[in-house]
This record gives sequence, structure tokens and C-alpha cells, in this order.
Amino acid sequence: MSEKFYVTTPIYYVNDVPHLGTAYTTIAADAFARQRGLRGRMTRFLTGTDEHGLKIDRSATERGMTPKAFVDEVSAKFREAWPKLHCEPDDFIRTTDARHIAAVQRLWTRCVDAGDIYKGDHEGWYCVACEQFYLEKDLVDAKVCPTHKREVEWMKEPTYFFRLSKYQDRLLALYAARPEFVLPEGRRNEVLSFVREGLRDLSVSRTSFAWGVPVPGDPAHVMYVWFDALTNYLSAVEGTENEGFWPPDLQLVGKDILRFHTIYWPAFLMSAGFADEQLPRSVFAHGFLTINGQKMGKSLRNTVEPLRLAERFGADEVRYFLLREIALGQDGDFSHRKLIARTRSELAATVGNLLHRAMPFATKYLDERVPAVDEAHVGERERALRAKCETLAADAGRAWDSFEPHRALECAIQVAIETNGYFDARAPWTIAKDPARLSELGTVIYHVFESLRICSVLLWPALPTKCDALRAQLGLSPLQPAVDQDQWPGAWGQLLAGTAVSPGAPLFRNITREDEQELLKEFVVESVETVAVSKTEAPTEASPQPVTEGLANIAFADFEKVDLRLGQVRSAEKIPKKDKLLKLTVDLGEESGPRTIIAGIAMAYAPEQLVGKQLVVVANLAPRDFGKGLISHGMLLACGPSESLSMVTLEKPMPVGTRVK
Ligand code: ME8
Repeated sequence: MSEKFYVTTPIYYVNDVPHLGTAYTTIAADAFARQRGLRGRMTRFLTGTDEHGLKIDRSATERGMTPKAFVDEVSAKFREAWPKLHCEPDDFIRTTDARHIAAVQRLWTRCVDAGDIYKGDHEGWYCVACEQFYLEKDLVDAKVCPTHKREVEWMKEPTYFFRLSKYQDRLLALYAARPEFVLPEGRRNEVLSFVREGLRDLSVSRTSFAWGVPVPGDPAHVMYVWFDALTNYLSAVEGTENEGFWPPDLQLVGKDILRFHTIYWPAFLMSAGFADEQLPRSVFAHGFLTINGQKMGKSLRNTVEPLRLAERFGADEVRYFLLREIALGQDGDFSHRKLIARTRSELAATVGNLLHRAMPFATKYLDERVPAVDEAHVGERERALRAKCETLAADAGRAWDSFEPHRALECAIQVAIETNGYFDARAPWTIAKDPARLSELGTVIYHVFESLRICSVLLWPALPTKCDALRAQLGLSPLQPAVDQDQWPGAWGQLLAGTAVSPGAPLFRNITREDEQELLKEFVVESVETVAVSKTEAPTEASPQPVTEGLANIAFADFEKVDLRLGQVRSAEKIPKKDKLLKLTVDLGEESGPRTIIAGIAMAYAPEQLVGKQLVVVANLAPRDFGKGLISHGMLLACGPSESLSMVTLEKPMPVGTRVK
């Protein structure tokens, strides 16, 4: 059989819609599938949705829906989102699929047959958001989940346990024998020390709710959602024509769920009788994205909507940015400004511009064809360019092999940078003036076109649509991975002379300074509105920049007219049909009692996150009427875009009502 490559993403919880974090993993997996496909491997790319468990059950109830109707609706959003980001999974698995349920029950039965599942009682602190029990020592402030910063619940129930402790030694042996099982290397140490501390048996069933896969022979129990979910990678291929893809070659996960994938998952498989060589080859934990420096957890809701980004900035551009900007294993930051900057400098001004500069010579002087090379004109510069391109292509290939897409893409852009330099040095505009130098002109343009062809392959995993458009202009067909056919650029000179070129529109949008202002306004403007929302007057022309310049000086006496006070939030609630607003009661220590303040902060804060917080209030602002009886008696100070807003607080607590000056 040809060499295969089976890549997976986590299956995403349907209590959220696709956001930039889940898009990041999916885009990375898609890019790996494309890249390995270009190298001739037979690829399979799996993603899907995780639909069982208490968290989903509760989300459905909150929405007034049955769990099934709810998961159908949200799962469809994931399935429909990925193609819009030019991701092409071969399969989309849902944990509510019959094929999956049957496979999980089979795996369970195999673990029972191995004597690894036994019945007992389980009690402890449980975080519904993590779907995980916590030891008291791991909680924050005795009762708060360290990941979600919300209160855990005490749960006691009869349960089936999985004999995880039995697999401790075999897991340690696995990590030692196969260092690439946990990647990147730094993460392996984290897993190792966790396992070395000792593994406790794992509770793998629940009786307190019914939304899950029934335990074979004991339907009062549903399976623990992680036993259920992890099996998806197996259920998508087991017993099907795709069985040959097993085991997964690359399991991409966020660092938040590495332990589940490198401890529980192989232990379940070991118990079910899988030999070490039948276990997944590599689990790679990528880092977490922040947005403009802010944490982007779904509980905090300060996400960037990836489809909207794709619509306005281009799906390929967003893919490129994420893969190029962030080293895969490390945390990274997304910002619209950085996205624009990279699109402009690396894509438009380097790759797009190279095509744009060279193509007119083909149109005007070279019969709209890829010119032939006249060896008489191949000199030092040509030889240097060829060698450079070959080296960069090989380096890019190695970078993909070592899970470093950002470096691979850097090599690809370097090809275009080198070629722009070559173009400048060879100055074809001068050569073109002399009809006797036509074959020399052809030689120069051939070198540019061939290097653009190389770029079109090297960049394709990240920018499939743009690269195919580039290829179309060079008279080449779209790239299509073919099994056993390595299409990665090797030796120089694959472009065929005589191929008709087909000049077309610029590949990348030229984002002017005005466009940039518009885009930033559209995406970042909400920050200004948020702060302005409780102003008496409507905001004037909004600016995407924090206002640090342009305002006239004021006298201290004027500043003193603003009564800034420390307030403490006593209660907070959502306002029906007003997505951005929260209604708060804020205590300023006044005899009249806490004030009502309406604030445009609902995109960044859940009401429960605010209760008890000390915030800075503009206390002498004229009341603002929001209609329907909603009157705000003050304004809160905050900073940043509305989805990732940060409230102004004090460094240490002070009595409520204290003047801020
Ligand atoms: O954990 N930055 O699902 P989930 C980067 N259903 N990636 C992020 C991210 C961020 N800020 N936020 C989320 C689950 N992700 C389980 C998985 S698998 C058998 C079951 C990505 O919807 C990242 O890949 O919470 C992370 O691991 C995943 O979304 C979590 O998705």
C-alpha cells in the first residue's frame, strides 16, 4: 500500500460555534493534509463534533431545545464553516452518528473483556465545562475550576471505573520508545511528569444524565464523554474501506486537551488489545491564540468570527496568516493589524507583485507564452537563483516534516524575495528595449515564472485558491494531490516553454491605507462604541485607534469636574434582545443604594464574571435613557475591542465610593 497519512482534529463541542481557535486547528490539519498529499501520500483528514455530555445537555435546555435538535443545528454550523475556510475534510464524524455509537460500544466491550472496567462509586468536585472531576488540591480558591474559573459541583454517583493505573508503566515505556508520540518535545515532559506522579483509575460512566452513549448491558449508565469522544478517530475508519488509514499519523490538538490524547486515549486502545505499533503515531499540541493579547476562551466569548474574517480579508489570507505568524507549538496572538501587514507585505507586495511585474513582458514581447531559456544567457545570477530556489524548496519540505509550517512558509516567501531581487538585478525593462536581446529577455522571464511556479506549490497548503489562480496565469492546471506522485518542487526547470500564459486579475488585494482604516473601523470600532454607549451624546466619527492624540489640553479644573468613583458590582444580568448590553447594579456606597448602569460589555463578559468586581464609574454623567425603561445612571470605564474588552479596575481593593483621581 502507498504511504498513508491520517490527520485528525479534535471533535469540537457543539455548545459553541466555530471560532478562531477551532478554525486554527482545522486549518492547520487541512494544510498538513494538502502538503502530505502533494508529496504523494494517500491522505485522510477527519474532523467532526463532540455532541454528548452534561455540558451539551445543559446548553440545549438553556436554548429550550431537545439535545438532538440542538446538536443537529450546531454541528451543521461546523460542517458548513470549514469549506468556507478552504478546509476539505474527507470525513466529518459526529458522536451521535450510529457508526460512532456502535464503535464506542465495541471499544467498551473490549476493555470489559480485558478486565479493565469495574463498577464502584465516584464522588468529587466536577467541572461541567471541562466534563472532568478535579482533586481539591487542583482547584483555585478551594472551589473554582482552574481552567474555566467557575465553581465546580460536588457529584456522587455509581460509576464504572477504567483501570488507568494498570497502564502507567506501558505508557511510560511508550513515551520512551517513541518520543514522537507526544509533540512538541517540551510537552512530552509535561505528560511524562504527570504520568510518573501516578495514575488513578478513571470514572468512565455517569448516571446523573442520559445524554450519552449507553453502557452495553447497563443502560442506566452513559459513557463518560471523553471515552465516547476520543473513540471518534477509530470509529471513523474501523470496519470501513478506510480501515487501512489506521492508526492516525498526526493528531492535532490544542494544549488544553493533550493529556486526554496522550494518556487516556492510548490507555483505552492498549486495553482494547492494540499493540504499540497500532497506536497513534504523533499527538501534536499546538498553542493557544489570543486576540490583541487577550485570552480567547469560549467562556469569555471574546472571539473573532472566522467566517467574517474570511469574507473581508480572504479565507486564504486568514489561513496564511495563522500558519505563518504562529509557530505551531507556541501560543500566538491574532490581530487585524498584523493580518493586514502580512497580507500586504508578504503576499501582495512580494508574491503578487512579482507576477504583476513579470507578466507584462510575456504579454508584450513574448507572445503570451512561457519563454524558452537560452543557455547562452544563463549566468551567475541565474545559477544562484536556481540553487537558492532548490534549497528553499527542500528546506520548506523539511519544515513541514518537522511540524513547522511557519518556517516552511517563510522559505516560500523567501523564494519570491530572491526572485524579486533577481528581477531588479536583471532589469528586464532595459533588455526589452533592444529587440536583439529577445532571447535574453525570455531567459530572465522564464526564471521568474519558474520560481513563481515553485512558490505556487510551496504556498499551496496554506493558500490553495490563490496558488491555483497564480498557476492559471502561468498556464498551469490547479494542483491536485495524486497518490505516489511527489509534486514538491525538486530540480529546477519543470515549467514547459511554450505554455500559453493567461494574464489575469491581481492575485491579492492591494490594501490601501484608506482600506485599512475602513477594515479596522469595521472590526475594531466596537471598542469605541462600547465605551461611548453610556455617553449622553451619540458617539461622533468613530476611530479604530485608541485616542491618544488630537484632543485639546484641558485644565485640571476641567478634569476635576469628572466624578470618578470606585463601584462594586452587586448584580449583573443580560438584557433580552440586546446582545451587547448588560444591566448592572453597582454600589458606590451611596445612601440611596446601588445604581443601575447599562454597559455595552456583554460581548466580553458573562454577567457572573462581573459580580463582586470593583470597577471605575463616571458617577456624575447625566442619566442616559436606553428606552423600554432602561436608564443608565453612570458609565463604566473599559478599554479594547468589544469582544475582548477589559474593564478598568484597581490594583488592590478600596472602599466603595472612593474617588478615583
Ligand atoms: O475540547 N487557541 O472541544 P472544544 C487555539 N470536544 N486553539 C483553540 C482555542 C484557542 N484559543 N480554543 C479552542 C473539546 N481551540 C473536546 C475535544 S476530542 C476527542 C474532544 C481548539 O470545542 C483547540 O484545538 O473545546 C482545542 O484543543 C479545541 O479547540 C477544543 O475544542
